[in-house]
Amino acid sequence: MRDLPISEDAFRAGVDMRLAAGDGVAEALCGAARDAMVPLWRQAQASGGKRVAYLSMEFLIGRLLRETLRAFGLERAASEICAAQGTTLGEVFEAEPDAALGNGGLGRLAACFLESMATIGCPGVGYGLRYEHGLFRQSLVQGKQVEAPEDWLRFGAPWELNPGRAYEVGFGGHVTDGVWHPGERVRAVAHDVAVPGEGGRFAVILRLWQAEALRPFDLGRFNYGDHVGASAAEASARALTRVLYPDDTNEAGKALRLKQEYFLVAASLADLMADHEGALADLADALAVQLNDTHPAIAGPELIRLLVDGWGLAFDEAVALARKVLAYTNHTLLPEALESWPEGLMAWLLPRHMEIIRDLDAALPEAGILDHGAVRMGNLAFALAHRVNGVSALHTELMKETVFAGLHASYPERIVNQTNGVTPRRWIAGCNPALAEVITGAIGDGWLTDLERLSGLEPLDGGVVDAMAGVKRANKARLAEWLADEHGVPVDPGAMFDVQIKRIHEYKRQHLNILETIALWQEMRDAPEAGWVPRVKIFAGKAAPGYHFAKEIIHLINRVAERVNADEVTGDLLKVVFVPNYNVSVAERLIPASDLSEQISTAGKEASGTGNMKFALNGAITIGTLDGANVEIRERVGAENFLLFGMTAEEVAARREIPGHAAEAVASEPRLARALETLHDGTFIDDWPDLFAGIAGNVAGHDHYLVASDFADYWRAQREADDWYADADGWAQKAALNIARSGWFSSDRTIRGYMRDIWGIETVSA
Ligand code: NTF
Repeated sequence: MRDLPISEDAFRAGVDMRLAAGDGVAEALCGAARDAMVPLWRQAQASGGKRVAYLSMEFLIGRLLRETLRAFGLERAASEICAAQGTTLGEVFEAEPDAALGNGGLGRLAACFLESMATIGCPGVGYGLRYEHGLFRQSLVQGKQVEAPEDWLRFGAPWELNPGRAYEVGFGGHVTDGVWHPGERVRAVAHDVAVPGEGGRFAVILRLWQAEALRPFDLGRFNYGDHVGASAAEASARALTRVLYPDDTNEAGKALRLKQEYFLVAASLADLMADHEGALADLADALAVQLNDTHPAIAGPELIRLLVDGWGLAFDEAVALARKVLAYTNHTLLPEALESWPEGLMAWLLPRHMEIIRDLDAALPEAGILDHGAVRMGNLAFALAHRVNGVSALHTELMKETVFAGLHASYPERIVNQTNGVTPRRWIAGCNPALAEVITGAIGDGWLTDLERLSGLEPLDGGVVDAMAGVKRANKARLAEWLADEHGVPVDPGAMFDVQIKRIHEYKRQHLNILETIALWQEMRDAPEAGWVPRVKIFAGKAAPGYHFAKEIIHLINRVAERVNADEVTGDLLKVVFVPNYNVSVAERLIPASDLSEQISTAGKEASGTGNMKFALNGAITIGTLDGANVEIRERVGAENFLLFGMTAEEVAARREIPGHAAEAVASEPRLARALETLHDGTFIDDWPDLFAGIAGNVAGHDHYLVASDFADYWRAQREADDWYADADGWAQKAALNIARSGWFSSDRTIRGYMRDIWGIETVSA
């Protein structure tokens, strides 16, 4: 192992220099840490062998300072610098804005992947967009979600390195004799962020493209008196990378979104081709391109265009070569999330690509690329990929049976599974250092880069179980303090912390959780002395701005919180908290302090989930359905350490066929019927009693997500959770087993799977 690229002394000197230049402590630490990465960044740029390019419209990276300092072993030096400056490292960490260039699981997965690639030495580069405004900032006004722009660049961009790369990207125009003449051109300018791996020996570059005008300022127009119009080109180009589309499951067919997608793809492929030194025929030996969902699926036609129009390959050869290079990950089966673009829009924005798509459709009629005047991006991505993967075992099987049944029959070898994972550096060591210390005390070093070693915690030592329980208690006490100070809700740290944090969506069923909360509150009020296990119900998550039902769920949760938290009858037995502005940093605070992990989606709907893995690794017990990766978590941690409830995906499909299924479920479950009553009798909002009637009507009526049908079994599992929690030693044991048996859910394992089964890449030793 060679030395780290930076010593503590050099780091201190770097910080001193920046402080002298007038930077604040946070800026000085970030700047020095970034400079420490320059050698790794150069090395990563110069990578020789085959490498992977991970194309994603989203990278939910979160804060970087803490992770970077840990990777380089510079935390101690940094805290001494902070102390000398009269602050603490913790305070400095808190000052860093979250880079929220993503919506949720898909973007966070991409960020975990880059870190894992850097840790295990997988040569690669991430390509994304440098959105000026990431996911919106959520606040609550009278319990309702209000969106404001997020401004992660407000203090500049201390992590960025400038590679000096830029490409022109065209849109629109026309095609004559097979040559595309775009009507509009913008420049894509690269901004790099280096993501260091554990130990700081290797880094992966995240290259983010920003749109700029070719001619930012028109002096002629200005001189002529058109002072605003003189900058119009710049404003219009900049609009391309201004905002992240705040919706991961319902992409409205917006031209700007398609433009963003093509902009990412065109710039990234131009960059990759510029770097390709060997013969064209060797392209697939030098490069793998992974498409993170269909969002960058226009990469297929674009690569074919480059190969045919630029390099003179025959169409069939170009298709075969593109397919060798490309692979596609599917992250959802929700029909509303499967991208499809009107042919007219595609032809208008990308006329040459539309020709190529038509040729592909004619050459591969079984692929079903064109359908009723629309381009089906999933089918296009599938047709041009040598491997298509799902993100959990169940999801991959459902892909074969449902959306891609036809394509799977034609290409039975193409679909493979790669169950998601999370990086244990951020999601254990970074966010729960006390737990990491207990683990290291028990099994020694090395587990952080070889997470399956967590199994060495078994057979469980009583002292280790107690120490883990102690860490959980301390984390909960800290969270309780924060909830009281920041959000004005005092909670009992001894209560069970029951946590559901993720995007708000009907299929994730936050409304099932809040209905159970209402029913529990009602029963507690009926018999407050009945020996209830105290609970704190914690929710957090953003609703897409246009998703009315999800916003109503947020409003309902907050109204329930207001009523319940003020109830003197139930007092500390039950509290409800909605933590606003959920993001990576909020997750890092909540997960280490959680007892119960709510993973309650309708079976067959959650492709994988990754939050579920973070909770298990931090010693929370899952209450969940047989959906996504829950299935694999339960298999590994053991059925006796997992609170299972609900219908299977198959039962869900059958149940939906039964007319009146919801009404029947409500009729046979008085607790649910009574809880639903409160949604239109003014219990939670007396001046507008009917306000939540929409939610009640949905659950008792159409109930596509089977909230009513799963309610009774959910209630049963929740009471089982109470019984388990009442036995503190038993709970601690189960929590420890969740940790010991979740080592497989490291994103290092996932990346090794992609390298072996999809990319054909070997690790490099630094
Ligand atoms: C998400 N998909 C899925 O909903 C999650 O279950 C999964 O864990 C993550 O991807 C990562 O694989 C999406 O966000 C999208 F956009 F595909 F709907």
